[in-house]
Amino acid sequence: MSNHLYDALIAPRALDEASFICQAGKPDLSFKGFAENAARLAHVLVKAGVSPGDRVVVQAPKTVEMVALYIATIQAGGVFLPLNTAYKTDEVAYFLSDATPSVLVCEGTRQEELSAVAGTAKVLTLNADGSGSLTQDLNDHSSHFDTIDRAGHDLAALLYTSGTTGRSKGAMLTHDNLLSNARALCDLWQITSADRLIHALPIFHTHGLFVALNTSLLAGVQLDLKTGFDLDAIFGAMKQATMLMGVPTFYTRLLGDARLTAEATKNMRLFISGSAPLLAETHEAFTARTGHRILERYGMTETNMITSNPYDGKRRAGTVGHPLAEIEVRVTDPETGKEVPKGDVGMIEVRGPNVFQGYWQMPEKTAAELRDTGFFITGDLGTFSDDGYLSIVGRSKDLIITGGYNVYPKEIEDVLNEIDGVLESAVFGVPDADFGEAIIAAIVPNSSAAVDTEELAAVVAQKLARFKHPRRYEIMQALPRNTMGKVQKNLLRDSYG
Ligand code: MLC
Ligand code: AMP
Repeated sequence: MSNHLYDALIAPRALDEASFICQAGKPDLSFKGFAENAARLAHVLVKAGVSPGDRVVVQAPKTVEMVALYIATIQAGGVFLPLNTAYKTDEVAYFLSDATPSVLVCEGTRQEELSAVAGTAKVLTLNADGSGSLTQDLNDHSSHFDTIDRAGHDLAALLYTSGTTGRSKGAMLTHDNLLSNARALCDLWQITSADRLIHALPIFHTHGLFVALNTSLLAGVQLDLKTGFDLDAIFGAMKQATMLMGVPTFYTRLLGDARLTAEATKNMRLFISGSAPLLAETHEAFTARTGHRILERYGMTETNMITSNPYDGKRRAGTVGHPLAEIEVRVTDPETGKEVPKGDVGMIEVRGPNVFQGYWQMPEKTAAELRDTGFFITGDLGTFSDDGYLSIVGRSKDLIITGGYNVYPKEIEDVLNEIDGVLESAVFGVPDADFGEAIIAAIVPNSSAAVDTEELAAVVAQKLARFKHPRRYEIMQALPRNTMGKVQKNLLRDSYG
């Protein structure tokens, strides 16, 4: 009887009375109390109809209860499928129809609109204060749950990642994908039960969910759960904490605050950055102000973490370090798939126990990105230095990363092109001091029509999450194209950046 992930993350601590997780406005929980609540939630899930292998979709505020729901899903043999809370009903409807979950957990205020698109899924609610139909009868359930058997190759999570075609793809992640990565990170970053992590990232993406939570559970780290990135809360928390994991926006915002000093960060052991490029100047400025070298690492939804700068060795600004233990990274010629010499730029490919099993019900897309040899084609362009540090120098995929969120222009262009009066559009990213990249939409109107950008924004606001909204619309007579007819977004970026 075994459950690969649960047995490693929770079982060893199920009787541990040490403090595990705290969130403002709620009592602190020990590992034992947390494990008991997860077990109770596992009973709730089974009662709601979750069988082994079933998807549990969660679009709910970040709470201790949601963290326990992740573990409960694993314990009940389910597949956890978290969604960005910013997604509108149209966006959620797609995920529900594609993943056909047996349970959907959402905030009470959205129950009615989401029930209408939930199909056969049972809808339960979970609110920011932890209340809702998911938790209301929690204490009626036993604090013991007979953990469902799951092997390393069984699915633990389905995380959607947008694609260049505009349709999101569900990355199938197994128990072993998640556990092997958490183990590699704990070893490399020397994470132990003496650590306390400031957890200010969302828990619906790889970074806040797997990198932060799985390593914390595995090593017995105390979690200081913050609902979002708030400078006052971060500076307050740093007095007791030892680690922060963040996207580059966290670090530029910290640098913009006069309270960031060596004194304010003296209890901290490790600042980690990832999900988007950290500018070398941010890295250096952070060291100058605090004495700390930010540790930058590189990962993806499909692969968890791939490379990391060293803990003990040189953390080199502008690079993402070396491959993690047991992970192979190669840089190849995108045309031939052959490895290029060190120093040359090519496609980053990765193979190892971290690499996902493919895209949910999309065998063709899986075959296009996952080679028979097991190498996954990341779509990122990179180069290795002579001493083995990887630098990411660009992307072959048409992707914008804004504040650590991935936005595929195609999805926004599809919405814009449907609007009356729009002949065509091109969405692109330009440098932005806060979010790294900001979204701009170039619009070519129908010859007969005048386009009102406020109307465009209103349509987009109805259909797409706020972080995908263009911050500016540029009206033009024609899009710049090359001789093949392909839109030259680099020219748009140069003109409007
Ligand atoms: C918020 N807004 C954003 C945005 N976040 N717009 C663009 N990009 C974003 N990332 C909108 C808000 O809705 C608001 O709209 C306005 O911008 C100002 O918001 P804010 O209050 O300043 O933002 P805040 O809530 O503080 O959020 C910023 C942030 C957050 C950076 C803290 O976006 C965040 O936590 N990002 C982390 C994303 C993440 O976890 N990525 C990991 C992916 S996993 P209005 O209406 O006020 O104009 C992955 C793999 C790997 O990539 O390697 O890790
Ligand atoms: P996601 O699909 O949300 O998991 O995002 C993964 C993408 O984020 C990668 O393919 C990279 O393009 C980008 N990314 C992650 N970490 C870094 C990093 N440290 N530097 C540059 N880009 C990164």
